[in-house]
Amino acid sequence: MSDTNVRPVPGDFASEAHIDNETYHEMYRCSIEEPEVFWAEQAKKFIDWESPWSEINTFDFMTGEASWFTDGKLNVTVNCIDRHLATKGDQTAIIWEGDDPEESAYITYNELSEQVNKLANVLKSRGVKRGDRVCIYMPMIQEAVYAMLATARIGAVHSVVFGGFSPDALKDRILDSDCQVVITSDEGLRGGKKVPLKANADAALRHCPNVHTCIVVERTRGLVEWNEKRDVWYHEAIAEAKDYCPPEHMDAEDPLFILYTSGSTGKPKGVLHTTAGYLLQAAMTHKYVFDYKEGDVYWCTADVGWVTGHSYIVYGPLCNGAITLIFEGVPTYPDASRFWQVVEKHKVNIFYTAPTAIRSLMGAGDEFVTNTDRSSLRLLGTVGEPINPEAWEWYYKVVGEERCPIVDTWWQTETGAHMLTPLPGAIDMKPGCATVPFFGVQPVLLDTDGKEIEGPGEGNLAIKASWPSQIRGVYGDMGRYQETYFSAFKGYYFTGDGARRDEDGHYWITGRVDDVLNVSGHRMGTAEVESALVLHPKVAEAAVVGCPHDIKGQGIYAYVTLMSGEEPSDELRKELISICVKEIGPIAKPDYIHWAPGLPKTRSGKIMRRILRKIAANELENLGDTSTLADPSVVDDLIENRLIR
Ligand code: 6R9
Repeated sequence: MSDTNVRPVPGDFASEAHIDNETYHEMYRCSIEEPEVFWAEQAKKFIDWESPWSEINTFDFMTGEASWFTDGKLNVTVNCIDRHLATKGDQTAIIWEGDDPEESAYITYNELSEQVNKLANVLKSRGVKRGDRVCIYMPMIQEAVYAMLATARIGAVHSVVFGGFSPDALKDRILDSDCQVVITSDEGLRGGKKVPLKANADAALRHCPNVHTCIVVERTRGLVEWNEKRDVWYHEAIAEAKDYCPPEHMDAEDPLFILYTSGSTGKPKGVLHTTAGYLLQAAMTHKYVFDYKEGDVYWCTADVGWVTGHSYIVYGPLCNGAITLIFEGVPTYPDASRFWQVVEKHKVNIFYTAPTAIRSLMGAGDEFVTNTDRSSLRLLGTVGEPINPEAWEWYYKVVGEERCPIVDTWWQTETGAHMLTPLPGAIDMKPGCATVPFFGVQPVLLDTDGKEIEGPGEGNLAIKASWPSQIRGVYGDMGRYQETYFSAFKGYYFTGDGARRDEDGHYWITGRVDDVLNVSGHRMGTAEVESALVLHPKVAEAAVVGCPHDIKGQGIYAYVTLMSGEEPSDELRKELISICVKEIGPIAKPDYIHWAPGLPKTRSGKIMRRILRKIAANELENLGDTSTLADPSVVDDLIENRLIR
């Protein structure tokens, strides 16, 4: 299995990069063999501490417990703001690019400081204390960043909920972590369309009696309902607030944020991240993986509602004193040229996006790209799902003009920061390959018995030892934490992904091996969509699997069995789609609804998803063993009526 398609790091790039091949190997060796030395050095280099740690790291992967920089004291916002003010007060911290191409704003570090301090004081005045949870449900505007940092400044814990989630999904997340304050905006604006955030929040808050304060940013001035007791206009509250709020002294292991993500079972889990280790790995990877240099304009197109937005729009770049661009809109509005117009307008040097966006823009035609000036670009990145070689080639040739290395970064909400990725000056690229581990990361491939696979091979991707930005728990449910991540393979963190290791020792992610879908880079549990579908009174049973989709990577294919006497109809199909939108959000719309008279089950009643996945993918040659099925004839029927051919 030799991989001939190796792309050397473009020459000019390698000679000026922070880390070349030899340095990578030496630093990686040190990070594994002398972790005390390695991490002490990096922690001093990247972070300002109020008082030092007593121990670098302890962990136990039988239980998942981990502690980094134990007893160290720091505040994340001092690192992301205060310490830059003396030298960079007037430098831009955030470039905001509005949905409307005519709208943009430049926020300096001084302005960022003022806004964050004022909002921190507002939160305090509403009774928010260290350790309290604050829910942030915002569009992509600078106030979303202020809200995260203001929460961190006073030692509270933010839980950002993606603005595309429905009121029900928002309500579940608010209740699960008992947030008592919500920060939102009147409406969001995406692709020229309004998103009714405040109305959604109102609907959610009807079921959240503990929420005493809802701070509302004025974005569109759309009409909103107002609850005098609970609702506060952001601009009015800020106007009266003092512009300095002393940072809370946080312990390295105090929680920084909760971020909900989907797993293979049940409701989304509140992934808990703590302070120092998270910040360090976010900042280090931002510098080394993107080869960030002082003054670079850096743009990550993610939404702050996802972990990519947390680590690579907010914490990593701001900790490094970078210029970080946040974009309110969508890649195709006003037209498919928008990303590249923004690159040209703001002279973006580093650009980080998802394969799904690349594929959809690729489909629109090259002129949308080539009509723009992208000469400022130096490096491209991708994240969220495996990138197919065609999309990689297009990104490399058409967008980056074969001048910019591409970093294919594999990581997860739970890992907090990059785990597998080429360092651009050090590791030659292979289209579709996440290549090598970042410093301190020890990946292994395990066979089904949990034995480590040596050399080239394919297996379950697991991690052998703790890394600084490791998940520290599932909020409020440590049992679920251990069960999900540390029980499948004793003594390892299990990622839920499969991977292949080639002859160079490089890792190729093959996708999830559990019941988690990756739709346009968004994680979704099949169980979540199924629970939504069965809420409909006419539905007896539903089984959801992923199917191939040209743009989204994976589409949602739902097999639905109706109650006896009920008939399929277009009307019912629409009702089922809207139930998914209501329960989860527009990202959960099934692409296919297959009316299934029955589902293939084992005699013990377990749905054979393997078969359903194959039928949905139209891969019929190899259905595997069907002899354990209670009624093998259901399979023939499903095949005959399959929706993808
Ligand atoms: C950061 C993020 C995590 C899952 C992960 C994997 C997939 C992410 C990838 C990738 C192949 C890459 N994934 N990056 N697969 N190559 N470069 O996306 O976090 O939303 O938690 O998703 O996404 O399957 O397990 P999250």
